Amino acid sequence: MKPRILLVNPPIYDFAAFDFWLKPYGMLSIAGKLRGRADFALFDYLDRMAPFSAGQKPLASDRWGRGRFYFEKIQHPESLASIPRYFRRFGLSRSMFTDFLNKEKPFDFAFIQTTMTYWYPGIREVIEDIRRLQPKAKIILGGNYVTLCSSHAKELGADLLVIGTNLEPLWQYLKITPDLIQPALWEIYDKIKVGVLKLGDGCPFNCTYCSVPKVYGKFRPRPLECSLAEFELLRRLGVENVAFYDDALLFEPDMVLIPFLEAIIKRQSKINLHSPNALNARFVTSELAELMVRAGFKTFYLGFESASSQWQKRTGSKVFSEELAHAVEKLIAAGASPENITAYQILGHPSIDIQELETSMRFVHSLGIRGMLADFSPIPGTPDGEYCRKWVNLDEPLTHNKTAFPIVMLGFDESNRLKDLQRQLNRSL
Ligand code: B12
Ligand code: SF4
Repeated sequence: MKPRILLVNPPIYDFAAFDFWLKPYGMLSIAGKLRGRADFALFDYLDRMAPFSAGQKPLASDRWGRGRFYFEKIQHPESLASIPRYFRRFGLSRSMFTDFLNKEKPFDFAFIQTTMTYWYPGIREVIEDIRRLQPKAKIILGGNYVTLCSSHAKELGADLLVIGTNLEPLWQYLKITPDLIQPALWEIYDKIKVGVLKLGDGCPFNCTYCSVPKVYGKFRPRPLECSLAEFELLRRLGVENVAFYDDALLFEPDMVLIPFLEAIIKRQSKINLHSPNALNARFVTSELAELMVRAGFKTFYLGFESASSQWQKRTGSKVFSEELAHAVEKLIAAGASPENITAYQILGHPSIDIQELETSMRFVHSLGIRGMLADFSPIPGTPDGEYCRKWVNLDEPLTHNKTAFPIVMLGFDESNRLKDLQRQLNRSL
């Protein structure tokens, strides 16, 4: 008999959360490799296509498939009590999950997706419910929180933690031989409009605020035929928007992105493509920009962080100001709409003294594109994160919260002033 595996994407406990093409891609990828070798059921608290109550319409989405989640206001956890913003629980209700667990036959295993380190309260809630109502299920956690905060995650009482990207311990625990070339298990959704792809792992840079170099190491492309097969699956399922979760989507484009885009252009795909996880402006050439637009890229998010050359050099030199300006010119010349090009800039980074954030925001504005302040989250194990132990206790992952940390660093008023300024600049484009 095939084992029965429950897949859970937990609710989010945070000040803010928005469905910016969020999918539990790590967990779905693992489940895909077990396709046909196990029976699956999914409970995705963050599936906005799932009705919150019988007969209710799904939540509205914007033209690119993004939108808000259901939420309820809740009490602040103690370590975030001083942050003057509402604290909330986002996603489907707890009773929907408990009803679901009661109805289902026993599961052998339960996989739980972990994402931001500071979202662990949602995982704790899911574990409690599974233990109570499906006591036979062996609980397996994997993903970013488990990888970056392993000791903390051990305390939640799961049966197995899959730390980092080595999946051997998982296959041994399940006693199943995986089929590694299978795409993610997207067909588990009854209805799906947004999908995710990742064409490669790792990144060639070493930014001091980022965990990717340590966790993933050198850049490695994924096999092109697997990415294309996954794209086809998403197309068959009626997906309209695909977001890339790559950390270095534009790196070594001759081997990775260019052949992928050429292949989907040949297939006359109508799917809109998006890059929420920041493109590196340095690698945007005229040819690449033109190909991306032709293949269906609609939104372009560029990682910029600061226009201060001192700050850029101190944090790893991933991109310089003139490179951003050139990339924007090329994207616009290729047909991208300026209102769909956004440059991210870090808010609340500990080297704020040299970041010249306001000047940077005005520089981005002068290019005729939108700016977005990306609140800084201090990540344990990274140089900049470790430096923040001066201000917060990093061993409590709630203190990594991206809304909270800039307020701790800059104060509530200054943080709001900069956010208001960003809104004003964007409005005046
Ligand atoms: C895509 C992405 C996003 C997406 C959304 C992702 C999502 N679903 O929520 C967007 C662009 C919205 C985003 C936003 C942000 N992000 Co982000 N993001 C990522 C990224 C690139 C991938 C995360 C992911 O989905 N991984 C899952 C899949 C794709 O990973 P995988 O390698 O295939 O997984 C392997 C293993 O981990 C394992 N596995 C993974 N999941 C599971 C599950 C199970 C059950 C099992 C068994 C195994 C398993 O198996 C896989 C096979 O090898 C990571 C960096 C990275 N490369 O991991 C940063 C990362 C998670 N983000 C980070 C940050 C800082 C942010 C922001 C704070 C940035 C900002 N200031 O705006 C925001 C926060 C958003 C919020 N609301 O709080 C940090 C983490 C911060 C933290 N404290 O946790 C990371 C690690 C990047 C970094 N700088 O180091 N992000
Ligand atoms: S370029 Fe992006 S993914 Fe790579 S190390 Fe820097 S921030 Fe991380």
